[in-house]
Amino acid sequence: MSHTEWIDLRSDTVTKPTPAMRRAMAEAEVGDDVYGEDPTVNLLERRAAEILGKEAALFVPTGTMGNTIAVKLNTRHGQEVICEARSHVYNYELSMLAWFSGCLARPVPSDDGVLRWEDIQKEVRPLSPYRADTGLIVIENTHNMAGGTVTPIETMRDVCRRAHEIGLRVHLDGARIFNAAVHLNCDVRELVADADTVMFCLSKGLCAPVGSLVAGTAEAMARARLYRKRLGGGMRQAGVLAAAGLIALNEMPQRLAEDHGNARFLAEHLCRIPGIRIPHRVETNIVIFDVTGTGLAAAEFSQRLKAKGVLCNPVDGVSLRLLTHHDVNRQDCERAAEAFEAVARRV
Ligand code: TLP
Repeated sequence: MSHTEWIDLRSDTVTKPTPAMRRAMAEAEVGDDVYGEDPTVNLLERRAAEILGKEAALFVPTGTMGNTIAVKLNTRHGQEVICEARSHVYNYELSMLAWFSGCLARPVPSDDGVLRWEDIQKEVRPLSPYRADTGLIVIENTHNMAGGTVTPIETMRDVCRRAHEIGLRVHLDGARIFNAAVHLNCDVRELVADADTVMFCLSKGLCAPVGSLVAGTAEAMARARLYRKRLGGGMRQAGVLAAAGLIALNEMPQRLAEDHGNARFLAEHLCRIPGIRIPHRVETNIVIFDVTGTGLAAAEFSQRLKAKGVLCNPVDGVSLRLLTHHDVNRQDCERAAEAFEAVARRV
């Protein structure tokens, strides 16, 4: 089976640039962005800041670099960073909290990926002769490994207000913040308003080939530019990427509801298959499902799906994660649903 025939549910990062993006990339006006002279990058940064309601934004190659820069901006060496126990900054960024910012993660478990002030408060530390102080709280919205769950606006506001009252900063890992805004049917601005810094990705459900943005105050973004250069992220004629990013930002959030509908369709199907369990609310484009009851390990389940043309990765010994996106339509989801059923029933 050739790769193009596969139904790829491993991530929304697998989305390819749309034909309109390809055209915009070919025609992009460019300049040297390290000199601040790439007009397309400058436009993308202004547009992102405007959409988020922040003073300024900075184009970075990846979400990991965006989070890394934001943590550095908001902390001092030797501080602790409170984050959800399954969060991306803690588990999937190669210890960059420690490596680049010299901070220790203070992971806080939650049932649904939503960190509430009651959970956070218990872990906030003032500096003492034995204990490092807390510098930053990271909220992940949507929460990837909790199954794309959404932190509501009120929770976000409450966490930010109480954190600010005691001098703590809040960074929002909003890799999929537009999915959260679509689910809540709100303006993304409201959702990020109180966060000190925000990172979001263009290269996931929004289909751009590369790129993320970090946003915050103009002063913070001026410092962020230096950290980006230190990390090797000073790109030159990056306007070819930003051109695709502008289309991602302006046109793609509107279609995310379709991905959410497809995820719900798959989740409803999975729930009816004996031996499969979905341990979380399905609110956006991510479904994590437990296959323990089928008697198959997650890796084996994934291999058998692959043999049927469906790509879906295990997240641990017993669960797999699927993501819906622009490059899988309802018909693909129907075929995937049949494959899940056949694998679970071992036919
Ligand atoms: N997530 C990827 C993998 O790294 C797991 C995926 O396939 O979902 N924050 C969140 C919440 C993310 O989900 C990701 C990527 C990132 C940050 C990092 O973005 P990149 O991959 O651009 O460094």
